Amino acid sequence: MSVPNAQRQIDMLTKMLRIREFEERVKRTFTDHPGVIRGHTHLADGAEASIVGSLSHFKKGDAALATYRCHGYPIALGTDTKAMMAEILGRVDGLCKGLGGSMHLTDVKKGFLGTSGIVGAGIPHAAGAAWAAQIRKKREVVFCFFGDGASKQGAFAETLNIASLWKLPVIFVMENNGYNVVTTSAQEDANAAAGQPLSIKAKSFAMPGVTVDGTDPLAVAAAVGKAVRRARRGDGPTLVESKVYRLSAHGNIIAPPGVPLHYPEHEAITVFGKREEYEAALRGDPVPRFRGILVQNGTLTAAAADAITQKVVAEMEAAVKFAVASPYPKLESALDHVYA
Ligand SMILES: Cc1ncc(C[n+]2csc(CCOP(=O)(O)OP(=O)(O)O)c2C)c(N)n1
Ligand SMILES: [Mg+2]
Repeated sequence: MSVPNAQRQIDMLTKMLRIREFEERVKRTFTDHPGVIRGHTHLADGAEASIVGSLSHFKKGDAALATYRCHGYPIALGTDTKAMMAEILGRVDGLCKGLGGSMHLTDVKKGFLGTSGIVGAGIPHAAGAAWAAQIRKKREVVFCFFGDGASKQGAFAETLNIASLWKLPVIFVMENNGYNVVTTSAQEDANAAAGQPLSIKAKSFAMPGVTVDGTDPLAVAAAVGKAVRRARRGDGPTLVESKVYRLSAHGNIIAPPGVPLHYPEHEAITVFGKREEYEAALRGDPVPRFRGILVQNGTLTAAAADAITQKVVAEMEAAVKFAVASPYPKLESALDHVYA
């Protein structure tokens, strides 16, 4: 395993910070300015290391697909954060002209093929994109991100089966944050996911399966790197279970009329009362932890890390300003991109 050099590690930290600060502003806009963001948003706080470590292997021509918890991936791929924020606010300068919103971010030029609110929907789409890549014979691969809950869907089993049989170049990255809204994936839970660790499901489809600490970007990069090399060689898919945290609620809550909209704390507190679990997750927060490691081992100074953070904050403040100033799309444009 080759460890990314110092500059690449700093780039990884920068991307993790960009994801965190972008989403922090989504959260604040939602809570402090009710009505400015319509519909749901789902944050990836706690999964930044998994996103950035996985996509550190992304090359031009590759593709990625994800779920509704989708702000981090395009940021890691270099999508313009102004267009992303405008999309989330439903404005005409958004990535999808304001018609998609938070759950439907798409940037085909950057290889981010799309997202969906339907749990598991991206998994077969990824196989289709990988089949196209196989036909093109350019050693391109597809990164397919989904949750632990999605692994309970039929589409997961069907896709892993065909992907293995056809040796499709897919890296299935299951981001296991332990929750499916409020249901858990722990074995002792009545609504559990059978078979632990969840990566053992790979065995029945005759592909490698590995579980990795998804809060460590270097560990994720090492595991996904191996899977990417296998896929580029033409040897087929791998299932990587990346264990992450969900540091805020499943999504925002649309409150009844008259009640302020809010982002509740983690449901583990509000629903299950597992405050200890939440506090442990906060102690393992991948963003400050990776920053701390890089400063401690001398990869960058604390002052340099602060300077990166300030630059990132300025970028994200500018993204909000841009989005707020952008107009809403015209009503007549609502059906412009509907093909059925
Ligand atoms: C097909 C389908 N079934 C149910 C839902 C309702 N739903 C939305 S998110 C979710 C939980 C998904 O959990 P997981 O796959 O672990 O993703 P996470 O939200 O934890 O990232 C469910 C059941 C849905 N959107 N689509
Ligand atoms: Mg989950």
